[in-house]
Amino acid sequence: MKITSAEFIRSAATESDWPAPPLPEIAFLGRSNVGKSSLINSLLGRRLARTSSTPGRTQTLNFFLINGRFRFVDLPGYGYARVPAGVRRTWGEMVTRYLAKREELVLSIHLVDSRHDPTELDLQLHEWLLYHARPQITVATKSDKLSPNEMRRNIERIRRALNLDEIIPFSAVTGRGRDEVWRAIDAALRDHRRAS
Ligand SMILES: Nc1nc2c(ncn2[C@@H]2O[C@H](COP(=O)(O)OP(=O)(O)OP(=O)(O)O)[C@@H](O)[C@H]2O)c(=O)[nH]1
Ligand SMILES: [Mg+2]
Repeated sequence: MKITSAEFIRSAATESDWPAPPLPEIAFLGRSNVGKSSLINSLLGRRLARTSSTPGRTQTLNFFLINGRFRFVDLPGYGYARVPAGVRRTWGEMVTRYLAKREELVLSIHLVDSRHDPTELDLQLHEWLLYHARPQITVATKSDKLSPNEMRRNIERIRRALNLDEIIPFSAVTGRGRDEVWRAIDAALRDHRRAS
């Protein structure tokens, strides 16, 4: 995919802030600090989404317009223990409402940390997307932090834990996996065009 333009549109704390349809959307989700914003920046080849080593940086739904044709949605991360219970509840409502209701959502990109086994919340999210029949792919981030052998082992463990056929190993540092993620996005956008 050639990126001709990419711009931040807006942050949304409530449904009334979601941008008006009808552009297709690709959502990025996963636990706090897993690398969602970094993946977005790597895909776009520019630093548009805010990244931070402090977990819980992204607290709202952030919409980006790409090539004037589709949107990326950077969702807040889950599982950050130090977030107060009230905020956690709001997170759940905000994100599950978006995932359940948004008709424009054509693909959810679920990020898991390649260094660790999936958490209980990773499993729940995966099951939830399956149950709601939302198209999803799983990307294992920070692959640059592991040796090829460790990586192979961990990918296999994650694949089994989530009962998946495929996981895309990714690194925002080396760019590994970037083309595969773009291929999945292209395919989702093509399916959407065919169906509409
Ligand atoms: N080595 C390495 N570090 C990464 C990679 N991806 C992200 N990071 C680092 O991990 C930290 C978190 O990255 P973010 O992209 O901000 O994570 P996020 O999922 O958007 O986090 P929240 O918005 O807090 O939910 C930052 O310090 C990044 O530089 C990667 O592929 N390799
Ligand atoms: Mg973020």
